[in-house]
Amino acid sequence: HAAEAQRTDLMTITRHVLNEQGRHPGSRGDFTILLSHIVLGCKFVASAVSKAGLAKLIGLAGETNVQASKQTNTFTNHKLHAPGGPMRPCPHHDPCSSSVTGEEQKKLDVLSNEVFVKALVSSGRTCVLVSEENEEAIFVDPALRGKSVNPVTLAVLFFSCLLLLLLFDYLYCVCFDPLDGSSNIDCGVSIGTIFGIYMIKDKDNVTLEDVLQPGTDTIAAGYCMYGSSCTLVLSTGNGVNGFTLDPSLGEFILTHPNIKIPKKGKIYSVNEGNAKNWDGPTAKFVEKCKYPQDGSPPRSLRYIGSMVADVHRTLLYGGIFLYPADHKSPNGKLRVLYEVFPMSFLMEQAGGQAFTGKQRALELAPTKLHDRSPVFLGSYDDVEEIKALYASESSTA
Ligand code: P6P
Repeated sequence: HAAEAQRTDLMTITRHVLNEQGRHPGSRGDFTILLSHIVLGCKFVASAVSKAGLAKLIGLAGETNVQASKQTNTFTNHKLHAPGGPMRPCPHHDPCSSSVTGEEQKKLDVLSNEVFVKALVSSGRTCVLVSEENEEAIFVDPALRGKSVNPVTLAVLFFSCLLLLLLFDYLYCVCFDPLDGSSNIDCGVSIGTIFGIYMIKDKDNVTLEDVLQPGTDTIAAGYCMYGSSCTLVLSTGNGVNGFTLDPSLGEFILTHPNIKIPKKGKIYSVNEGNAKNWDGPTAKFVEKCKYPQDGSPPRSLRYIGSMVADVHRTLLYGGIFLYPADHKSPNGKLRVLYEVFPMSFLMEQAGGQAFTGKQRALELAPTKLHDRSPVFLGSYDDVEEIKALYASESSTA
């Protein structure tokens, strides 16, 4: 009976989040509305990825990347306009498709980015978006935002009639990589969407400062992995839960409740091809993994080269994922706002931790939209080991 009851008592991601949000006295469903639009984007991309090879969506879109230059524009009625007039045309006719990563674009990247930008704008719950595919932040036109009041009006409303509080919406900033690991698209290796969500402080005066917040201000983060199955892993600050897309229902069903990462792992995950450029502590840590001095068995190396897949395995099996700085890239490769912060938030929520080589990853203070940072994340004890190696290096320096 229990199995039958569970089979018919479907815990979808929307129901799960409504339950969680219900525990917040002030919540009015805004976050649930925002999340439902993110979920819609994930379902669309999952469908497109599964057909990519057939639909000839793979292969280069023939576009070369656009290096990050200006930092702001406004997204209104699905047109991108810089403050003060139409933005200078991106190198592509499609304004949702400029890339900053220095990599050739693939059609699926372009499509995924456009789907997420439009889904997030149409949620009516976002003020500003940061995408790995857009060189500038996208400021949603005020007309497309939810109902909002400025703090003074809010104070008046608050004291005049508590009920009126229900008339305005919380608004959010979403930082996302619509299709991370895209270099793996053509060979069918798992890829994914990564997102982090912040609350907007002053809805009527949204600036880049609302975006350049430390990771400790994250209110929710997650990723959707498009692999043998489509798995969405999410935390809203009360632990981590995993949902698997049931294509027959078109619903994400709770399959991994309350994920906790093993305290210590047997796997390390790093691109050893960069070994000649590593700094001392990273080199020493990897050496320890391969040639343990304490008689323990060597650890296994698993590296997929798609952050979502490597992090998902680390979360479920334990171990440590490393993308260190090296002499070529002093800040490493991964982007703070839409790779390092969301994955670090999830790791901490699952009982693990995330470190940059200098500090707790979530305490980084980004200064530019596409800032990079080294990152070591995973099982608590494994990250402690590398923290000790960096600490001893700095104490002897
Ligand atoms: P490398 C994919 O391009 C990505 O941004 C992450 O998904 C992945 O972890 C990393 O780069 C892989 O980089 O230098 O090892 O190929």
